[in-house]
Amino acid sequence: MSIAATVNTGAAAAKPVLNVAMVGHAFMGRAHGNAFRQVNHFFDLPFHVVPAVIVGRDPERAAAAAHKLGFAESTTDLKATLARQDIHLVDVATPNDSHCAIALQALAAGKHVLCEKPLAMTVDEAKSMVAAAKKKKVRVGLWHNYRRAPATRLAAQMIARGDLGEVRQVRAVYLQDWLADASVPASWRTSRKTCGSGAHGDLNAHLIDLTRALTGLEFDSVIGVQQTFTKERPDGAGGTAKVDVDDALCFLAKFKNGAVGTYEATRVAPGRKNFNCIEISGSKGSLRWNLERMNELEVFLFADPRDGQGFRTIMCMDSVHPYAANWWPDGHIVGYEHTFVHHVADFVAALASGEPFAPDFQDGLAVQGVLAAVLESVKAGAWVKVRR
Ligand code: SOE
Repeated sequence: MSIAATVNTGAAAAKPVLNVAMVGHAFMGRAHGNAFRQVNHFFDLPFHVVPAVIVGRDPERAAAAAHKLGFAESTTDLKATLARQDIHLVDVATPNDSHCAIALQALAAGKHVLCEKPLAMTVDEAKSMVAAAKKKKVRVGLWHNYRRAPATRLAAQMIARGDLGEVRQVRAVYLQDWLADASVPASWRTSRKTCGSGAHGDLNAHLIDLTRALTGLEFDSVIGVQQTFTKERPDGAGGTAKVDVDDALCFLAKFKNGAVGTYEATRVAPGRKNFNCIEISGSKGSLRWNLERMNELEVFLFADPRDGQGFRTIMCMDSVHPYAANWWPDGHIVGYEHTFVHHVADFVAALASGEPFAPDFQDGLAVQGVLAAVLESVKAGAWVKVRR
């Protein structure tokens, strides 16, 4: 079934469509699928985004996901989907070990590509994805969605205009506890073969990207320590499976401008559900963002009147703040899923205008370089230079 080339939005001219094939339909597939549908309702874009096809491994489960997420079709045939002229954008929402292969096939077919994080399993895979995207001159993006919370966008603006002065320290933690219980079964996220690393690639990847985006700092060298507290887990079939990735990984960073940073990712910190918390300290002030209080930004500036100094909390849901005006009247808060909608809105706008979009695969390669250097430093027990 081919999908309409345009949709009548009631405006003078029909709007061209951007037909999306999404590969994968689990947790991230649900978040992406919701964003592809919602974006048309809240953002005025040059394309009408159409959730067209879900590609899955199991026909019944893919069909059920297509129905639930509002996609027009489902299939298990990726090759045939990539051959279709009426598919414009391929979204990679699969486990880490298939990101590179799917993205390279989609790029070879001339499709625009959005890929889940981390970009790849290795720096070499990431380099091949960057090269393929450059060769095909299509648009690519990486789903580091936390860049697009209203509060993190305000944080980036404040740092860029010099409110904090020279950035000197980065303090970043991403703490979860869904693996704290040893009886939680093994999954693709606990096997090196399918995920590359544990909390490190899953959560430190977000911290590395977000702190790069907020500060513009580039990593110079790193040193890490990791631990796997639960070394085997039920395999869901009555046996057990080895856990060969980190439950927790902490690392120190030196940046090229002389700033220093501390990073911590864990999925075994009881009571921390999705505690992604970044604090940036500069020569003139500091700011702190906590995903569990997503719409708030805590700020301390020496420039504030002395008797007014102290960390103050900015509610970033007034229409003066990025994205806020697209949703509701001042102060009506948004959530985790809205960061994905913002991601699609900005990607589609950039695709139409030709303006840059970040994070792209080059940003993904930068993250991959830091992830790899940290793992090298864990093995060596020494500082390792970050190479890209
Ligand atoms: C699991 O740790 C996870 O789903 C991550 O993979 C996501 O990137 C993060 O946004 C939420 O937690």
